[in-house]
Amino acid sequence: MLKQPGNSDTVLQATSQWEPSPLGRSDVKKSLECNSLQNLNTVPRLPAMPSILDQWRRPYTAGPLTADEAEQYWSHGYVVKQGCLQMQDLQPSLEAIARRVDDLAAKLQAAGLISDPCSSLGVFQRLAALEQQFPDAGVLVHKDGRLPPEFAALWSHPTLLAIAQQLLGPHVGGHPSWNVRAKTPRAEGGDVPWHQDSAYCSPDARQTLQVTAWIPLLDVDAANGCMQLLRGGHLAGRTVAHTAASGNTWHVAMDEAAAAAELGLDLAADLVTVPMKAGDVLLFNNLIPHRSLDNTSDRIRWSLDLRWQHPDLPDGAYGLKRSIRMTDPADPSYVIPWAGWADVDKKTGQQQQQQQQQQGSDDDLDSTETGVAAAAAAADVEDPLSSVLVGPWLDLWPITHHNKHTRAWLAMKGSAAITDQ
Ligand SMILES: O=C(O)CCC(=O)C(=O)O
Repeated sequence: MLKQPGNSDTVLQATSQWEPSPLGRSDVKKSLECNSLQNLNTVPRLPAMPSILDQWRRPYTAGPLTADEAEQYWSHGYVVKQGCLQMQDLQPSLEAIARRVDDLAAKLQAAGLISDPCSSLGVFQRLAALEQQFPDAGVLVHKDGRLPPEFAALWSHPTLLAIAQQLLGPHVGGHPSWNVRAKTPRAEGGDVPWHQDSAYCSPDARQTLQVTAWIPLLDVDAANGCMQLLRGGHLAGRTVAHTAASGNTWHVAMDEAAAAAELGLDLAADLVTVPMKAGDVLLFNNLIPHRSLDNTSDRIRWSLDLRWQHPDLPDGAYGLKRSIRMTDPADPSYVIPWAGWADVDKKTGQQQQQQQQQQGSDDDLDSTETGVAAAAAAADVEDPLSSVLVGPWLDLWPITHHNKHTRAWLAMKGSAAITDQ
């Protein structure tokens, strides 16, 4: 029952209310008074019917998002909910991050990979200092697939879950792809190029609405790695061509000019930069192209990206790890069963695969992906400080640039020798 009424005309009307400000700080009234003509000119060109919005859009229900904010989410593909969270909501996650960095420093020191654990430095400095000694320290923080209770609490924060229900309906699942990201000053490891999140998922999930909550743990702007998006890039309902892998990372990337043309966007008008205050939450969908800017400041840009979708729809996670049900409208006293889920590695499904093998079941798992993911899991067990990060998304797109991640992936697949480019 996810299909909701909607058509391109309603999109055009609704979109025209919005100020074309790239800042996510739009004052709707001012927009209506001053900018209505300009807005019409900057609204992304609409695709031929049927639009993805026909499947995704839900009638407005009361909740933390105002009707205008919900409308912006549908028509622009993103919205910033300002002042959504308090510092006391974010602080536990910063403490969990500090613990994770502390744990990593101890392991790196024990392995002789660093000499100074930089214990006196705070959470916005310490990882960068560790990277001076071991450049992949940030990758290891990102790669750690265990979900600490503090992140789980933020993900299921009542305000955020209420927003998720406004956008997805009463049934909300937590998508296995969640991330903690350290964008350390001027380090390449945190680079995230232009992409659509759908490009990481198996193609069966490309029409499933996935709502990302991007949560910075400090104020962010163009100088310290805030987000950029191509407004309206979801309206065509398409995942454009990507290539792997970007720079020295495991990321897939798209060419923004080619993608803008294919999605019917005007790069100059539709590229939006999104500075945010700590406590603001950026909500976007899985078809909207986005990236983050470089961090040229002297502090680490910590953020979390947490995703929800309808728990029963395809999630594109290759069967490696299933979504976790976060709400059950039939059971008001429903408790999210984090135990047993939080420790399963989202990239390799390590624990889940072991359980399934013990139960003699290969339910949902494609044998090739299972085999390679199992090889990746085994490699990680053998070398817990390995900064190689691989996953099935590397099979979806042409590998046009090789690095240690692509080489490891292809080696795990038993491929022939790869030459560096
Ligand atoms: O945090 C970033 O730098 C990029 C985030 C991102 O690409 C995402 O949440 O999908």
